Amino acid sequence: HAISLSLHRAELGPDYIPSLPSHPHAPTPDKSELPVPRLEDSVRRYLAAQKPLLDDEQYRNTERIAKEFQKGIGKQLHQDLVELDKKNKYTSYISGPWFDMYLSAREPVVLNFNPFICLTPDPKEAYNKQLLRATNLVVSSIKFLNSLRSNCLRPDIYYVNPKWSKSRPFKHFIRFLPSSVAWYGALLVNAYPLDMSQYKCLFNSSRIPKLNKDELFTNECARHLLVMRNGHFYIFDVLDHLGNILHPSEIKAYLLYILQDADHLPESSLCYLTTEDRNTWAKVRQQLIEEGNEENLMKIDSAVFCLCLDNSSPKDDDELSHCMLHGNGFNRWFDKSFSLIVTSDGTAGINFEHSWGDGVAVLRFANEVHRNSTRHPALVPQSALSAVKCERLEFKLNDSVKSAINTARMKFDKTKQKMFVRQFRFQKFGKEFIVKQKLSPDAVFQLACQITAYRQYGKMVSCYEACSTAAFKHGRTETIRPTSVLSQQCSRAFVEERSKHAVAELRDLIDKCSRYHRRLQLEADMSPSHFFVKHHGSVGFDRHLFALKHLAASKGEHMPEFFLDSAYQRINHNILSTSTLHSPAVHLGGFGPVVPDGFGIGYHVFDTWLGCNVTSYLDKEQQEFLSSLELSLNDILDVLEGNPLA
Ligand code: BUJ
Repeated sequence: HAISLSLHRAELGPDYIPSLPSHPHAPTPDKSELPVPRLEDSVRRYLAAQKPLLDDEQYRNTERIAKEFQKGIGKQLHQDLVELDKKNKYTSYISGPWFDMYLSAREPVVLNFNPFICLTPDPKEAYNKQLLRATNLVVSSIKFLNSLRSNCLRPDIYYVNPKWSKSRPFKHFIRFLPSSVAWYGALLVNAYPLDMSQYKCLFNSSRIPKLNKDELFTNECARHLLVMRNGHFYIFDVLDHLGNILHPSEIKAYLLYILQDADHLPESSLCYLTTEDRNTWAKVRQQLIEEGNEENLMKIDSAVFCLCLDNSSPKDDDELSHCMLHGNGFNRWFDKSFSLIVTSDGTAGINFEHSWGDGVAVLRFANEVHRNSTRHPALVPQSALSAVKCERLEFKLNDSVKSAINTARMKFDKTKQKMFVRQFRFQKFGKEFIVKQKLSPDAVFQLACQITAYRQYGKMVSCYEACSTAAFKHGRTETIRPTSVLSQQCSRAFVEERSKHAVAELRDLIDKCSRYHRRLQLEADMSPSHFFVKHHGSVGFDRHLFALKHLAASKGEHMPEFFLDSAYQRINHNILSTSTLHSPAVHLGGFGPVVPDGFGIGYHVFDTWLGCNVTSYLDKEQQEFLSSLELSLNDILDVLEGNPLA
C-alpha cells in the first residue's frame, strides 16, 4: 500500500500540538466543567430577553411568574439540578437533556434538524470530476478516521487571542511542556482544547428510529463504506482488519462500478423512510426486520459513513442548497451520522444528523478532509480506470412496506416543494469595514436582522443565535438572544422614527447594540476564563432553563407555571433561527426553519462582504425579508458613513 494510513504530521497543518490531550475520551480538568448558572442570573437574563417581545402588561405578568418560580419551585429544581450535576462529574448538566431533546423529537430529521455544509471546489479544476473527487474525499475521510482512532488527531483548540497563541513561540513553548501540564500551559495563554467526545459518533454511526425515542448506534469494528447511487445501496470494505486503507485506485474502481451498475431507479426506494416522522419510520423498520432485512439494515447503520453519488448537477447556489439540505429523497440515508454528497459535476457537501454532535465537530472534519484532499490528493486525474464489482444490498419488501415507502415519498415530495431556499449577498461592506468602525461584525448582522424583522412584523420577534460551549466537558451549544431592549430602540428608530433622529444618535444606538451583543456572546461563549463566567459563573440562560424544565418533566409532577407561560412558549418559537460558521473549506451552509412560520438563516460576515442562506416555508415572506434586509444594511451603512437616512 503506497498511501499513508492516517494524516501525516505535515498534513495536519500548522496548529498541530502533540502534547495536548487529544483523545476524545481524555479526561479534561475540572476547570472546564460547564457551570450551572445561578438561578437568579438565568431569570434576570430571561426577563431581559423577554422585555422587547412583550407589552407592558404581558411583561409584568411574566415577571411575576418568573420571580415566583425563582423563589419557589424553581429554587428546588435548581438545587436538584446542581446536586445531580455534582453526582455526574463525568459529564455536563446539559448533555443528557440535550440528547433526550433530539432523540425524543418525532418530526422527520430532514429539514427539521439535519444541517448541511457545502465544500469549496478543489482549486485544481481537473480534480473536480465526480469520480476522482469522491475517491480523494473518501481516502482523506478514512485517514481522518485512522488519525482519530490512533489518537493522533491534534486537539480542537479555541484561541481567545489567536494572534499570540497561534504564534511560533507559543507552539514552541507548549510543545516542550510535559503533557500533564500542557493543558494548563495552554490555559495560561487563553487557548482551550475543546471537548472532542462527540467524535466517537462521527464514524460508523446512525440514529435508529424507535417508538417515542430514537437511539444512537455505533459499531467501530465495521470497515465498509456505504455508497448510494440512484436509490441503490452498495457496500465495500475501505479498511482491512489492521486499519490499512484500501488503495485509492481500488476505491475508485468500486465507485466506477457503482456509477455504471446503478443506471436506473429502484421500483421502491427505502431511503424515503428516513424522511418520515420517527414513530412511523420506527414501525416500518420493525416490519423490515421481520421480513428478514436486519442484516442489510445493520450494514447501513454500521458503515463508516454514507457516500451519495448524485446523478444531478445543481445549476446555482439555491439549487445546490436544496440538493445538500434535502435532495430528492431517494439517494440519501438521513439517519447516518453524516453523508458525504458528491454531485455529477464534482461539487461536494455534507449533510449531518444533529443528535450526536454539533457544527464544531463536523466543521473540523470538513476542514481537515478538504485540506488533505486538495493538498495531498490520493489520486491524480490521469490515473487508470477499471471497474470492480462490489455488493449491492437487496431488500425484501412486502406490500405493506412498499405502501409505507410510497406514502413517505408523497409526503416528502410535498414538503420539499414547500421549502424555499435563497442566497443573499451584500457586497458593500464586510468585517474589515465594521471592525474599523469599532463594532462587532456579528452584532451588526444580527442587528440588521432585528431591524428587518421589526419592519416586517411591526414588532420584535424571537431570535436564536447558536453558539458552541465545546470548551466545556460534554458541552454542546448555548443560545444567544440577540433581541434586546436596545435592538428594539434601534429598530424603532430605523423603521418608525426615521426622520426623528440625528445621524449621531443612530450611530450611538448601533454602538450600544454592538456592545450589548458582544457581552451576550462572551457570556454564552466558549472560554471558561471569560470575565463573566469567572465572576458570575453563568453562561446564557436557555440551556439552564431547559434543563430545569427537563428535570421537572422527568419527575412527572405538574409542570411549573413558568414553563406553561405563553411568553415562555413564544420566546422558544424562534422565528429567526440563526447560525454562523466560517472556513475557507466551506462555500455554503444552512438548515431548515425550526418553526413553520420562521426562517433558518446560515450566515457569515466575510472580510469585504456578508451573506446568508435563508430557508423558509413562506415564499413571499422570505422574499420580503431579504429585500428588507438589504434596506436595513444600506441604512446601517449610511449611518456608519455619517449620512442621514434616505
Ligand atoms: O443550536 C444548536 O444547538 C444547534 C444548531 C441548531 N440550529 C441549526 C437550528 C441553529 N445547529 C447549528 O448551528 C449547526 C449549523 C451548521 C450549519 C451552519 C451554516 C452556516 C453557513 C455559513 C455560510 C453562509 C454563507 C452564505 C453566502 C451566501
